[in-house]
Amino acid sequence: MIFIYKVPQVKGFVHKDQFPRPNLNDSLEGEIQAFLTDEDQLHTYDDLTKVNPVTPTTVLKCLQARYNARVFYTHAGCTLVALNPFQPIPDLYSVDVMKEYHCAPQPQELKPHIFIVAEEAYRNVQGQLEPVNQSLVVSGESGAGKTWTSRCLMKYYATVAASSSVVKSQDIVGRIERRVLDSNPIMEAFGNACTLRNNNSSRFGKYIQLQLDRSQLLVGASVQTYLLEKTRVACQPANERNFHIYYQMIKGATDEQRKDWKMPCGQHFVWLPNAEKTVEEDCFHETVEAMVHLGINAERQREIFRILAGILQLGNVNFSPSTDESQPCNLEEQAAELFSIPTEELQLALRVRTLKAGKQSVLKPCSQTECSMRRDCLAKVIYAQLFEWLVAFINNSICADKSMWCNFIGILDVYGFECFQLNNLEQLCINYANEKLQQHFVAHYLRAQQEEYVSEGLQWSFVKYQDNQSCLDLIEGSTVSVFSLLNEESRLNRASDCKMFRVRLEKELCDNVNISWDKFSKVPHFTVAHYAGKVNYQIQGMVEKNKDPVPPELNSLLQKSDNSLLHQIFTDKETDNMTSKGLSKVTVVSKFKNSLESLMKILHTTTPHYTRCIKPNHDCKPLTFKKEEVIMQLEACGIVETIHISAAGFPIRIPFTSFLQRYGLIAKYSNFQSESDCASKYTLSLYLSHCLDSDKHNSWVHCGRTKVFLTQSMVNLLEDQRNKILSQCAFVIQCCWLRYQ
Ligand code: AOV
Ligand code: MG
Repeated sequence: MIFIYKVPQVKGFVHKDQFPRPNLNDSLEGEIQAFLTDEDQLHTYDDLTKVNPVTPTTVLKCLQARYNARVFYTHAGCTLVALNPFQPIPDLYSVDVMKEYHCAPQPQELKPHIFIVAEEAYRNVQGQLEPVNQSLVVSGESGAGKTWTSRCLMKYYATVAASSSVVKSQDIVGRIERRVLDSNPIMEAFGNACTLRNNNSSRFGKYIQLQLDRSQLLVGASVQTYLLEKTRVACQPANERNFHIYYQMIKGATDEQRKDWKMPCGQHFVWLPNAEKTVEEDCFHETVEAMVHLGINAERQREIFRILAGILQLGNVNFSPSTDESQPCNLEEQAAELFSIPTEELQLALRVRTLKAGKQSVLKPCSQTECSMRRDCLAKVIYAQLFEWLVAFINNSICADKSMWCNFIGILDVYGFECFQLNNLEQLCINYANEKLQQHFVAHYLRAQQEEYVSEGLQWSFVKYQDNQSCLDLIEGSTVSVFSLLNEESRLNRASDCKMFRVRLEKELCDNVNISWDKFSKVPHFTVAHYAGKVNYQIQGMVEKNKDPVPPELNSLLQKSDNSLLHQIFTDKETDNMTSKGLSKVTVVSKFKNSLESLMKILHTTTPHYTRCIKPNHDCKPLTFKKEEVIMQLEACGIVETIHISAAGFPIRIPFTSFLQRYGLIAKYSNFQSESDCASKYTLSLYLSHCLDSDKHNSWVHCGRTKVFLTQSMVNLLEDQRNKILSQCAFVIQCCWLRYQ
């Protein structure tokens, strides 16, 4: 944690000595009261940096007033706060609105909207100074609106950067932007599910890069996905559902398809709980249509649906306590038929383990529990491989050749922070991903912004903020951490691994303040103090999930399938394992950590834009604002600190030389003669004092050692002046040319 003292709201740059001191006494209370009594005006604050004073209470009141006035977006300095209305808002996202934001000379002057963020990133790609890739990082807890927001962003770019509109192509299916958008319903059908927190909860993380050509047109995209929660296919938490695609299938299939998939009406499937619940996402037709657009032909679709149906049949298979008594059942026959594999071999693979002793193989019957585990494992590995194949297929269909694009805008939508009564390895990974994103924000914005002021010689008082580095060290640290202990136990492969894991956690992490234990609890667990709250993780089953073993018999069985898709994905899997020998021993958390680290590397090379989605109530009720729930989210993500830093600082920093390159013409036009082109602090100061109204603009701009620090208003002013000059010059050139003619 870093703490010097909080900086109350200050506009523009002020020297350290001029900062008002922390004021948590009566007079601040008085100010808050004065601010809050102006109730009628609260909803008009479109940027929270204008709220005065900035406190959790005032920020909350302001957001509540805006929510009640049906205003869902508010700037908070460098971030945008998006409140979830939990009901469709007519015309808020129409093509006309997109065009309005896209064509506005200064979109920031329009009402706060996700399209401002979209447009800013779009203009930044081209770069006032040089082209830079952009990342739109959308965060918030489960059900806050990340996926919705990501879809809006994609639709925005598919509209304003549509390449095919120029050609006026009638072939809508062939259009790249259509295909990019169509990737959403497919991935959501296979990767989202109805949970207690969100009817359309993403059970995987996604980073989509929209590829733009030199003319800023959308020419393709590529998707990277992160750790699908595959356990859901064989085990659905109480009152939750399996992945949407299954419910879409049983609700949307024709009689003929049902027959082909061996899913007669009214048949009960153990792995399809809560099928009676209707959610908006149960739209089979839309998924199939998207598959067609992306080039998945009817034969491939049939293979996909038969594989999915085979998994459902597996879920109904039970094993008797004694292996000798277990009779091959009709359900296994159906599953084998759907997977196009020999029934006897499926039965054997589920019931018998092959132990290798030198060159000899010994067959050992499995216990009832082992058989069930093998069955679940088969379902999970097939589903996960199918999902991976789909993502690869989508990428093939939408990714442009590298020679066609030069920059990208990345949109990050990962699963939101989760805290259930019982949490397991899945939640640990999800919450770890959210910690990583929060760290990126803290490092990029809260820490880096302030450190730059100091290194550039600007006087600055640090704003207190919550640094989550210690929690990340606890989870992923390379010496002793939850992940390192989990991996060690997984590697040792001991019979009592959970017990040992627990003992070692308690012994080796006993001094860490971010982890605690309830020694008297019936369910062994540990508690992690995340930035967004405390979460209890159940120890039972964690090591096994981390090992994620797949019996080799299952792999070789699936390679024998006559279903060409199943055959292909398991043969490719084998080849992958062969080429990366030894990697098959890599645990779930190591793989996840590596994939997140690659993501962080990409994020660090781009200019980030943060959108914080807020869930106004946990019951997902339309237009209901629960103060206690909102304030916890605001505090967790450090909104108040962000506002303090933004309000007191200069969000835009431009190196001297680049600054003169772009705005030097304003000075030349106003007869300012710099003695040399050398971009020194001295020439810059002269330049600024010459072309700005010093009384009015002093607080909008400041010269550091190597950069000019500016507020957004200052940039707007400079851009206006530049544009005026350029159009005057164009006019003069035109007149000269006409005269010459
Ligand atoms: P999430 O992505 O943040 O949760 P979603 O984007 O799925 O949350 O949003 C949850 C639900 O809120 C959506 O299904 C919509 O019904 C509603 N919603 C969100 N944003 C809006 C909006 N701007 N206008 C209208 N309705 C909205 V999770 O994926 O669970 O972390 O893992
Ligand atoms: Mg989501």
